[in-house]
Amino acid sequence: MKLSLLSLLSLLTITSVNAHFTMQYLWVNGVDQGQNVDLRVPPNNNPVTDVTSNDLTCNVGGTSGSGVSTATIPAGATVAFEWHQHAQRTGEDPISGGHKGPVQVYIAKAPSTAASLDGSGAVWTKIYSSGLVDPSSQEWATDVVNANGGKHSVTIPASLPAGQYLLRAEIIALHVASTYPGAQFYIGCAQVNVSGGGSANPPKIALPGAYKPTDPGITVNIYNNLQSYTAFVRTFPFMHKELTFPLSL
Ligand SMILES: *[C@@H]1O[C@H](CO)[C@@H](O)[C@H](O)[C@H]1NC(C)=O
Ligand SMILES: [Cu+2]
Repeated sequence: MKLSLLSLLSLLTITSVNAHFTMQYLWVNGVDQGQNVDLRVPPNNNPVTDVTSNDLTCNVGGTSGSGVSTATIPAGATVAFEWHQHAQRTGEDPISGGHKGPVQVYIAKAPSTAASLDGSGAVWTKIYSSGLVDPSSQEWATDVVNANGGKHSVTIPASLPAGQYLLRAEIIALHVASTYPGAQFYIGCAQVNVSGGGSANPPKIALPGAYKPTDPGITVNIYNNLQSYTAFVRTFPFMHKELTFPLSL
């Protein structure tokens, strides 16, 4: 009896560590757009672990938005992304408490429609990043997302030009990241049409391209009383530059 309880417990632990999730809802200025609406939906909730794979752009099958609708949003809008392990909003941790790591948001402008943008090349600007929120309690951005029903939000810089964009939110789970491949990238891309706006032309990076397997933010043991965490952005070859948030463009 004791043995079977123990094995049940270890099974449950393994299940929670292996639990995965997807982006399922886009919110625009507090309005839920509906499940999987305006989103490029991957075939399953598995993470991407190869930082050189084209799946790192917008998840598996995410290079085309054909058949995906595009949300019209005003410049300066606050958008939120909501993630879940399965197609349900209750009954489990939204993204599973065992998943610890940073939460980031990138944006890429489409020359024409968001649906036709494949996201390749240096087209992405990071507009949000949250990592190790509180070193003393080892609270991560993922803990905040779990406590917030699977949601995190960002303000789209009002200075970005009007037009169509891909918004790419990324949650990097680092619970098994001490060797590579290990870091788990959960990626969701939303299609938006920004009205209004300004004329900012911010620095851009490529995804894949910005992350390297040897990055200290990608191959990292987070269970060693980590005191700080930085997810690097490369703006030039061989050079690191971390932007300051909120981003002023
Ligand atoms: C994008 O928004 C602009 C401004 O509201 C609108 O004129 C245009 O028709 C929209 N484009 C699409 C494809 O929805
Ligand atoms: Cu998982």
